[in-house]
Amino acid sequence: MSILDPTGPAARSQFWIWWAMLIVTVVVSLGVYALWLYTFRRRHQPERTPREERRVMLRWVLGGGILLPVVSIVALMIFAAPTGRGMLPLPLTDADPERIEVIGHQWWWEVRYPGGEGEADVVTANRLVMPAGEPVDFRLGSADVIHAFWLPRLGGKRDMVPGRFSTIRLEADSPGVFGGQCAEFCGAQHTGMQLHVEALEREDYDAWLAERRAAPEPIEEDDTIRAFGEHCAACHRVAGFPKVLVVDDVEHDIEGPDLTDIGSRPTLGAGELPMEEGAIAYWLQHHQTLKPGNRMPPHNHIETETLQDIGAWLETLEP
Ligand code: HEC
Ligand SMILES: [Cu+2]
Repeated sequence: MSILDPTGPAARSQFWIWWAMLIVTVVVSLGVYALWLYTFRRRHQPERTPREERRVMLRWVLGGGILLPVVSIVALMIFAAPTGRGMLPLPLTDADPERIEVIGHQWWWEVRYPGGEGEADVVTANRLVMPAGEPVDFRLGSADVIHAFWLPRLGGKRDMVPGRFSTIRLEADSPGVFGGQCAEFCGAQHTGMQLHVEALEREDYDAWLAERRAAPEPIEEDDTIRAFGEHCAACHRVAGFPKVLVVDDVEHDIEGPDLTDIGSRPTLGAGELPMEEGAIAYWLQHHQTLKPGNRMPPHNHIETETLQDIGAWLETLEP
């Protein structure tokens, strides 16, 4: 998660800006402190006329108060402008960058891979898989309040504003796993809004996406599936889930993460729990203690055994 360990072009230029700002700030502060001490040690000079006194004062005000800040800020801006430009989604001469949509929700991340003509989007949550070694355009939005998209080792960050989309271009030098975090206070579980980022070789990325683009396996109706339809499916999409089983009488302004590939995801609750056997059933019973205030209502009215069955079924959902 450290900006001091950059692993992409945008993060690298931000790293140098960080150092430049630190060095300029330290040098300017030391200069100011030195002058300040100097004024204590210097004797009053009675031989100056009021006119001379005014000139000296003006020199300090214009030089130290206006010229010096203008020069430092312009220098920093010249240094920083190419970095900002590099993160804009400008047209490239060679290929079109991959486009991935990320939407902030209280308090989780929706991640969408747009489909082509007549093709559905691939949708997942709290896990961002991207190709390494090429620029990727992240189209950012929000479903509720202002969030911010921040992948410290790749660069950023950028606000996610409800009602509009903005784009940031980032690149990972090589395959790896990185952390992401919401960087704009968005409510009680702001810190519990973590994003697991995986950069893959191009061919692994294509394979990952192709697996998810394939038509979903048919879901056989049984008690567990019916219980999911009754208690969960109004908020959670599972591709291929029989529509007739969805009981749609829960609070509806809330949307939950897409669960189509939940069994293959590394965490639950946006980084709250590692995914392992039994983790979903545990999450379903304790999510309000693990992540207090999160927008999924408690499931106390559902029998533990039913929650365990649903959890076990969800864990099998892998592409
Ligand atoms: C009112 C809407 C709503 C209902 C009903 C609901 N959920 Fe959720 N669910 C959510 C929200 C919102 C989250 C995200 C919580 C967070 O991480 O902040 C969530 C998170 C989850 C997660 C974690 C997903 C992830 O990517 O980490 C699982 C699994 C889950 N719900 C399963 C269920 C099951 C099973 C049921 C039925 C027993 C259910 N949910 C009922 C809204 C709902
Ligand atoms: Cu936040």
